[in-house]
Amino acid sequence: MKITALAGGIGGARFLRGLTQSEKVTREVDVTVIANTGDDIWVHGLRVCPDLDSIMYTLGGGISAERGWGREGETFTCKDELAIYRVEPTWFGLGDKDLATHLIRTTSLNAGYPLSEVTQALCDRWKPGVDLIPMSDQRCETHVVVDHPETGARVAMHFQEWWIRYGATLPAHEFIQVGLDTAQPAPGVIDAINNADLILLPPSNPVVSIGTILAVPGILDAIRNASAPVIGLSPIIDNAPVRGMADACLRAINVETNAAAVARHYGSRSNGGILDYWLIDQRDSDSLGEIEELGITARAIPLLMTDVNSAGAMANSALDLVLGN
Ligand code: FO1
Repeated sequence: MKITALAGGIGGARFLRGLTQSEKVTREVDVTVIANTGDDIWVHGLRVCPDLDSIMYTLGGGISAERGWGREGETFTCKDELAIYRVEPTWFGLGDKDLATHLIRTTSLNAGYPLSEVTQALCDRWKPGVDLIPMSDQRCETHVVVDHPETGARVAMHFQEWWIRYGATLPAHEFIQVGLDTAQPAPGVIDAINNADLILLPPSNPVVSIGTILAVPGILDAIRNASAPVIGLSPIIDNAPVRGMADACLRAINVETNAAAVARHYGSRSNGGILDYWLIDQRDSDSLGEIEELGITARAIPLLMTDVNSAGAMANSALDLVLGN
């Protein structure tokens, strides 16, 4: 069964690990992951691709279980040395092991290789067990329009500074993907959507992860017109994000932080949106009727991913719902 998933960082990666590595998934699945690259950033002259790396490390067995980003058993000696030199950004957690990935990626990009080929080469080592493709080979960095905390002036800052340095506490007026208008889907992205038996939206950030992928010219239309059913899993449980700060992102686009509002935001495929199915947590089961009224088939299941097997059980529920068994 060919599954194509649109995924962001930590939540998406953990769900995909359940889909591909849990003994609770009782089907052969061939997964292509279209990953968000809006979080990507140049740091100390190196190109860092947080969502590609979170997925690659999580599925490849190298992820820091505690953080959900960067490597297990990481040290930050280089970061500390840079801080002694008083070189910014001191707020960015550049790990020593992680550094090797950024060095190879940057050298390869500078040699002219596209990000999609560089990602394939990195995956030769990590063997994530999925075909990992960036949403685009062109730069589409998410920047956030805020009122500067000191001057009060309206400024745009890189998503990572807003997310890490300010903990998404500065009210975001707008998200802008720099470079989006000239970006194209990376090679293989549209084919992966057209050839899928199932299209999955894991519980990633609906605004800055899934939303950014959908904003790449051509991807939203491909999904709307795909023959495969589209099923999403709510990243919001009991009116709060499972992790991360998706609520700060949803607020910025005037979408309420609840499972039904996110479904409405994605829209049902029967009237111009992208969802055929929406899985919510049992704590939100009182909104099943509201979601069904949108023209989206909804089910309430346990959505908290405590380990690989619970993520696997979620994945199985998603497959059962779509396959009707
Ligand atoms: N997230 C943090 O909260 N603090 C960090 O210092 C940090 C560093 C970092 C370095 C490499 C990387 O691949 C991811 C990193 N992240 C960090 C996560 C990153 O901000 C992600 O983009 C978000 O978690 C959203 O996916």
